Amino acid sequence: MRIDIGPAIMETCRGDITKETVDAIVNAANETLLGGGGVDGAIHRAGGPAILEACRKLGGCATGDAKITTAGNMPAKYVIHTVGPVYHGGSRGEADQLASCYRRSLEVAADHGIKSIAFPAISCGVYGYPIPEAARIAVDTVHAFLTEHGGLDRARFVLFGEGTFTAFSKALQAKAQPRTS
Ligand code: AR6
Repeated sequence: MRIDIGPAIMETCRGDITKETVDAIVNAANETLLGGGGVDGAIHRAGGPAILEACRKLGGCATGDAKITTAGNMPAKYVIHTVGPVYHGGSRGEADQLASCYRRSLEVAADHGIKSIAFPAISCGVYGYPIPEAARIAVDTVHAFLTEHGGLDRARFVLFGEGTFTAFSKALQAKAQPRTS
């Protein structure tokens, strides 16, 4: 699924984010920034020790914030590490924190002149966020940012599983302008 937002493209695809040839890939990390399982583990394995070395100097990252490092041996230039909320039922500000992850990642990207960025489904693994709701928040937040700010050419959601791919594609489809001709 792919839509145009002015000169920029927003899209979904299935795959392994560590193989993406974009300027920056986003990591669904934890507050220590010292590695973990899921996409975080895959990124540290594929990028090599330079990422952990850079992360150690950052002093962690608050939930909803984002920090940038090298991508080490991966094809991308940078990793933007963000920390999604653990889902506790939805009444502890999880939606705002999840939206903040996408927004802060895009702000950090824009500050570094990044033109293309790939996101995983933040909080949709061990952090337990309900996938359709997380997909809507992700798509709405990225769509709003690309609509309001120039600079980025491409924002892509790289989804590992069928469930996240379907939900994110559906949320993106809902943003597509109806054709008039
Ligand atoms: N490429 C793209 N997506 C992936 C990949 C990959 N290589 N590997 C997994 N996913 P999770 P969270 C998907 O659990 O819920 C870590 O231990 C996965 O299928 O990685 O934000 C951190 O250190 C799921 O849809 O992140 C934190 O402690 C999505 O990525 C904690 O997990 C996110 O799943 C963060 O939990």
